Amino acid sequence: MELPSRAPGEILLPQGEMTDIRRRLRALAAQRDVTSVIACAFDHRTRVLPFVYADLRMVPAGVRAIGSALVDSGFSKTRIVLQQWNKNFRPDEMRLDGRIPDLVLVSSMHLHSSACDRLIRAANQIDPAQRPLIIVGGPRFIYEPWQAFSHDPQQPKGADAAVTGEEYVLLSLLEVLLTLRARHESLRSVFERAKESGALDAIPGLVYGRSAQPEGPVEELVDTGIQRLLGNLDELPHPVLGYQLLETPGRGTTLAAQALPVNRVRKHCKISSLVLTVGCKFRCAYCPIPAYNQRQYRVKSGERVADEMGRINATYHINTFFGADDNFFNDAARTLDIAETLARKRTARERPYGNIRYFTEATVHDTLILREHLPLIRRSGLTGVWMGVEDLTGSLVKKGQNKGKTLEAFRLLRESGIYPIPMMMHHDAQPLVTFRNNYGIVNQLRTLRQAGAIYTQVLMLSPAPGSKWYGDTFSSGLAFASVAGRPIEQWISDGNYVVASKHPRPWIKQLTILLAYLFFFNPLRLLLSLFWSKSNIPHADDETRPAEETARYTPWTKFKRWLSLKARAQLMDAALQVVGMAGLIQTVRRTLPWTWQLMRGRIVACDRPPASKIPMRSPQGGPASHALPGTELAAPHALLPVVQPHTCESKAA
Ligand code: B12
Ligand code: SF4
Repeated sequence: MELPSRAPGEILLPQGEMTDIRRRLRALAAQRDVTSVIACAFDHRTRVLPFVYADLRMVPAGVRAIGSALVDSGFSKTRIVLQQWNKNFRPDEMRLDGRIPDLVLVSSMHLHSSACDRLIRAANQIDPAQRPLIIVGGPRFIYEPWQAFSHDPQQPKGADAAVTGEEYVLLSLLEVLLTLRARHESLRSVFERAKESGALDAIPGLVYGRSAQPEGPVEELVDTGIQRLLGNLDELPHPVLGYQLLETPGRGTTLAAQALPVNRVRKHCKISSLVLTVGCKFRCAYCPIPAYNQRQYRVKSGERVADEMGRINATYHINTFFGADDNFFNDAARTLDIAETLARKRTARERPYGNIRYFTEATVHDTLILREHLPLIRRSGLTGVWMGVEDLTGSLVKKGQNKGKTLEAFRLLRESGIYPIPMMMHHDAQPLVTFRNNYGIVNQLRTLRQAGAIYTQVLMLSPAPGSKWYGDTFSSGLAFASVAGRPIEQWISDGNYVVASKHPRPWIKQLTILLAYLFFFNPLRLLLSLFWSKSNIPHADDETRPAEETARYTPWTKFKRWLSLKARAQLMDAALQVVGMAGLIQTVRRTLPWTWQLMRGRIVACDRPPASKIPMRSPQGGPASHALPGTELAAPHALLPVVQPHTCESKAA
């Protein structure tokens, strides 16, 4: 059930095409005013461990990237609304620049589906004569774009199109629409014309609906295929642009006259997430990432990464970054290019680099490959690494990790001054505790804590859309359809709730996760961590302020600073215990009722994956690239005339 790849040689965009399309759009935008609102769907019921802090304090890179791309292409009348900060936002009440925007863009992960659907429905409440064009994107629609459209005749309103790819797909769509747009014509009207003429079919990465009657329910979905990928990530628009578009946090339903002032961004966004690399060489059967990336590994150069961190820090004073990497250590040479550039600037405590630190994700296997370079990587500012340990014994997942290698990687990282943070995956066969081996989840957490883990994540193995195992988890009856008469909703399909299991008593699995967290985050450990701190590692108390500033310190200021750095290094472990316990209270409050339902209620298993209820097809009438098995092929009579695809080269010409 992985996404298919494009043919070799057609996967990557031609070098320079991303830069060119931005230039072409700037010319079009200068003639045609477009206002747009980008909404990030967020369901607050999903606020549980392990991300109770990061989920609200980090502006998601996806919506920020889309905002940056629009501004960079000349569409400066754009606002980004995060439901994380603006719970009550209603698209049907919004006004931007005094009018209803031309374009509403909604981004969503699967677990935020209900919030996303509410946003789409609200946007559809706008009078049809003025209603904006509604485009959706993000992880939910990359894998299951049909979820953007309604097959329900009682509730026929959905999005106009789903983007199953990245910035370039949206920019290509806008280019076609603005080229065809007549004077004073609405974007929605030109979109309808474009789709009926087949002008959208040459843009891979789109799914749009067609219906027999205007405003009627969607009867077929046309899927233009798998997107082409941007190979050189240095061509991406600069992320610094997106932060200037944020709606000020509040309880209102509409938009403020101005975006969040630049000097208040850091108050709400403590961590900036940046795309440094994309892709991973491993092929874990439960993970959709390698197939999504069509087996490509894409990176930014060291200079570009340094420039992004530097400009974001200089503009918004954010000094903590999160690399949205799948496996930052995937390719040693590429990692070292980034690390060496940052290390050079940080070692000289050059403003603003001395103060910058970042976190990311990597594998045990690649950490060991980079063992000699870890001190350099630490000097570049890398402070913590989330590691997909999953199962210390390697019996569930094999990606080059086992107990010996994991502990070796933890030791090397900590000696270099980098915190390792294990991500664990619990599954049916794993007990809570075992006595003669290291198979139990608590045994594994104990070993990892002793090896220096300061935080952790324990998730239940659950069906991940776009992964190899996805279809089988449903057709084998592992995934639940309902529990106690309650259908499985997407907001609980995040690995924190047991929604797929063949265990005779799945509630035991749910309790095991809670007990595993309780073992890791508890008051006794908090007390012990005050004295035997796991956070006091080399470089944890390093001075990061610019040399010219510390040179002016008096002996007393110097002493106070020294004391605060020492205290921070010693107490961070305890602080993370407090964060973990606070998250655990929330997790218990949310998942304990589910444990009860699993214990008392009847569990009905699924027998097939959740395919589209609306027939799908490619523009030429063949099977759609994003259709899951079981999706009906749209009838041939509905076919549009096949249009001559326009390629990047022909457009450039
Ligand atoms: C960073 C990250 C997080 C951070 C997010 C914090 C934040 N506020 O940003 C944290 C650590 C909190 C997190 C948590 C979780 N995450 Co997470 N996370 C990621 C990660 C590694 C990077 C995301 C990112 O920033 N990518 C970079 C941006 C630029 O890419 P993007 O978001 O896909 O956006 C691009 C396109 O999708 C598209 N696009 C996006 N939106 C839109 C909208 C429109 C209109 C258009 C046209 C295009 C478009 O254009 C963008 C630019 O290229 C991804 C994996 C990955 N490599 O993407 C997983 C990922 C997003 N997470 C995932 C999951 C499952 C989770 C958790 C549920 C895990 C858990 N069980 O706890 C939680 C959910 C927490 C919550 N309550 O929301 C899944 C989502 C799967 C899905 N189909 O929905 C992903 C994809 C990993 C995976 N399994 O493949 N995560
Ligand atoms: S190592 Fe991580 S990112 Fe790579 S395929 Fe496995 S789970 Fe996915």
